[in-house]
This record gives sequence, structure tokens and C-alpha cells, in this order.
Amino acid sequence: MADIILHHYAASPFAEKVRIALGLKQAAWKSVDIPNVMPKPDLMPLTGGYRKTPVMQIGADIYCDTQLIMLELDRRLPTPGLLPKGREGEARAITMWIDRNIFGPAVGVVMSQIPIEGRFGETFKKDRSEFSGRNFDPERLRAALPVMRDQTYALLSLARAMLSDGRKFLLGAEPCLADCALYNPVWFIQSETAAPLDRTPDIVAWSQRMKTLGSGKRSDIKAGDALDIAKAANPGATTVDAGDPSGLKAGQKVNVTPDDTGRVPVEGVLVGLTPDRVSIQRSDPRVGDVVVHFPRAGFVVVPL
Ligand SMILES: N[C@@H](CCC(=O)N[C@@H](CS)C(=O)NCC(=O)O)C(=O)O
Repeated sequence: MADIILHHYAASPFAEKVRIALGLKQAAWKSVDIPNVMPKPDLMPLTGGYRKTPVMQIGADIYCDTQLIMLELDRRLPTPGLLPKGREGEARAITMWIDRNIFGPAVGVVMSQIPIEGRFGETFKKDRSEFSGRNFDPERLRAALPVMRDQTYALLSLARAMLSDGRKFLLGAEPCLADCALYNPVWFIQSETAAPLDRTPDIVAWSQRMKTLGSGKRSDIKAGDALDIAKAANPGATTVDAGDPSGLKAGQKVNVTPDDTGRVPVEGVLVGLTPDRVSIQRSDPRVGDVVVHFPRAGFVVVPL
């Protein structure tokens, strides 16, 4: 298998979800450091416009969104598995609940307590306004802290309830996909502030168990090297499910857009469609032909 390349930056909590999974699997991987705001000139030739962090590259296959990145990692490196046997759907559903419900309030808790102006400045504010589709206003964020803290606390209490029978991880004795997902917001809160985790010692103890997983065997490469790797590689085979309810057919031109933040459409030719993923082929002078893969849930596919 070609090397796993993760395009990410250190402070990204969604990237941490993947890094901790790479730790769980003791995987060797290559790291490309990307900017935390647009423009991302060395990422765009690979993704065709998808701008979120992280992105995983394996040769000329580009995986967008951690929902799919984690499934693909697990497919390629099956041991130890991220999906507990017989409870695969449960692990994935809990993960979506965490990604879509806990992450937002957790970001609110962190962002409302750090000196945004001093640390990030205007470029970041402008970028995050575009990214989220609404004005990124530090004052509003600060005012929302009590609500965000309480929501984070209430949602983490559901995770606590899962651990209340003394199990070590969310779905049992071993860490799984759902634990990696919960580690994302918990790690982010811990990097900046105490509340509300000071009221959830069992989550803190769980996060310490997670931390020991590490992040695998990482080596840094330059963005240009990753682009060269894509150019030299051919994308893997994919198939379009003829019974898909969308009625989409192989070879059709489509665009694919996240339905929440960073809503930049990526255009390409449909080459893969399953219940879990949509794959489009596109071409760029810098990298040649690549296939960009997205999850189905949370992504809008429009025929052109
Ligand atoms: N649903 C996406 C969410 C990714 C996401 O929101 N990542 C944040 C960083 S943690 C981001 O892209 N921020 C803007 C940026 O990095 O440009 C996933 O699971 O990968």
C-alpha cells in the first residue's frame, strides 16, 4: 500500500481524532502541515476545493472528512479494529452524534476563553466567517460561554453515562471509533481550559487512557512531495452501485458539497457510489488524475 499522508495542522481537533486512531493502530504515516485558513494552495490541487482539515491522501486517492477517513483507515489497517464486532453501526452512529453535537459547543467553550484577537487576528476572523457562513464575532462568542459550557457539560454527561458501569472505553474494554471521536472535543477543551471537564473526572480519567495511545509513527514531508506522490500514482478501483436511490450513473458530472461548514462544491466525474461514500474523478495540472472520496451522510451530491 502507498503511504498514508495526513494533511493537517497541530491544533485541529478533527485531525486529533485521526491522529489518535493512527496511534491506536500504531500506524506509520506521513504528515503534511497545512495552513489553518484559506488559501491552501498545496491542498486544492488534491481536493478540488474541499478546504476542511484534515484530508487523507493515499497515492492518488484523496479522502475528505473524518467520517470517511476513519472507515478507510480501518479498511486498510484492520488490526486493531475501530469498529467493535456486531456493534459497527452503533459505533458509527455515536460518532456522528459526537461530531455533530458535542464539537460545536466545545469549540464555543474554547473560543470564548482565548484571546482571539491577540492570537489569530483579522485573517482568521474573516476566514471563519466565510467557513461558517455567519459573522465570527469574538464578543458574541464570549457572551455565549455559559450556554456553551452548560451544553458541553450536558452532552458529556451522556458519554459519562456510557462509562458509568465501570467500562474503560465507550463501547467496552477496548477503544473504538466512538472513543476517537469523543477525544476530539475533549482534547480541544483540555488544550485551553478546565471547565466543564473539572466536573467530569471520569471523562478526564478516560481521556488519560486515550492519550496513552499516542499518534503512531509519524514522519514529516513537504506539501510538494505529497503532490509529486499523487502525480506518480493511479487512483484505486471504485464502482457505482446501480441500485442507488439517487439514480446517479457512472460517468455523470456531479458536484459534492458539505451540508454544514466550508460549503465549497467540488466538481468531478462520478466513479464510485456506495451507501458510505461518493467518489469523483478530477484532474489537475499539478497532480494529474485523482479520485476524491467523500462520505454520503452530510454531503450533497448534485448532477450537473
Ligand atoms: N466533518 C468534518 C469536520 C472538519 C472540520 O470542521 N475541521 C475544522 C478544523 S478541526 C476545519 O476544517 N476548520 C477550518 C480549516 O481548517 O480550514 C470532518 O469530520 O472532517
